[in-house]
Amino acid sequence: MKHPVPTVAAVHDLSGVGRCALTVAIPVISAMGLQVCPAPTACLSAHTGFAGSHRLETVDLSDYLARQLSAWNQMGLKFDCVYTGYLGSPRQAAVIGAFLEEQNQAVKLVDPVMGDDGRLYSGLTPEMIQAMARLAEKATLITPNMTEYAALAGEEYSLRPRSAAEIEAMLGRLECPMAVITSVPFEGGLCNACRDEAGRVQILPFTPVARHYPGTGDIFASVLAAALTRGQSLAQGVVLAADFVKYAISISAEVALDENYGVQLEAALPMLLEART
Ligand code: PXL
Repeated sequence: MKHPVPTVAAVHDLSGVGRCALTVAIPVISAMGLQVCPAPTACLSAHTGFAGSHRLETVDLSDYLARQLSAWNQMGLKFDCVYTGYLGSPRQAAVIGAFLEEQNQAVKLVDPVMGDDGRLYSGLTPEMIQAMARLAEKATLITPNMTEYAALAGEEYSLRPRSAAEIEAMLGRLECPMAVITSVPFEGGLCNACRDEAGRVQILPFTPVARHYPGTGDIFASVLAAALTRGQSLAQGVVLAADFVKYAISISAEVALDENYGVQLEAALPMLLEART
C-alpha cells in the first residue's frame, strides 16, 4: 500500500492581488507534492503593500478561523505540517496556538510575518508583535527576516554586517527548537542563518538580488515547510528555498510590472516539479 499524500494546514491570509500568503503557499506546496488545507486568517482585496496607492477592502476572519480550526479538531484531523503566516488580528495567535498544541505530530512552522526592510506592514500594531512572539514559542521552526527578528528580539533594526559569533547569538535569542533568520548581512553579502534541532548553526551565504518583491518571504517559507515535511534537512530545505526564490526573481526581472504584484511564480513552478525527482 502506498502512503497518502502528506498534508499541510496553511494558516495565512487570502490576498486577491499581489502574490503572497495563501496564493503562493497553495501552488508552491502542491508543486512539491503535498496537499494544502487552507485556513484563511483574513481576506484582502490586495496585500497591504498596495495600501499607500490604492483603496483596500479587508475582512478579519478571526471568528471564522476559530470555528474552522475547532471543526478540524472535531474531525480528528492530524496534519503532517501546520504552517502559519500573516495573522488578521492578535487574538488569532491564541486560537492558532491552541490548535498547534493539538497537532504534536506535525512540523510546526510559524513564519512571523510582520514586516520587511525595517518597516512593519501597514496596520500592524505592537499587540501583534506580542501575539506573534507568543505563537512563535509553540513552533518547531520560525523563519523571521531581519525586520521580524528585530521585533521579536526587542532590538533596533540594523543592516550592519554581523560576524559568525554575532549570528550565533542572534539565533540564541530565538526560543524555538529550529530557527532561520533570512537575509542577514554577512561578509559583504547576505546569508540565511540556521539553527537545526541538534543546535547546529549553519551560515548559508547567497548572492543578493537587486529587486525586491513582496511575497518572496512567503515563497521561501512555503518551500521550506514542504521540504521539511518531505523529510529533508533544515539546510537542504533552506538551500532549495533560496535557490527557488532567486530563480523566480531572475525570471521576473525583465517583466515591466510594479513589484507589488510579486514574482512571476507560475512561470517558475516547473523548477519545483523537477526538484521532486
Ligand atoms: O508577504 C507577506 C504578506 C502577507 N500577507 C499580507 C501582506 C504581506 C506583505 O505585504 O500585506 C496581507
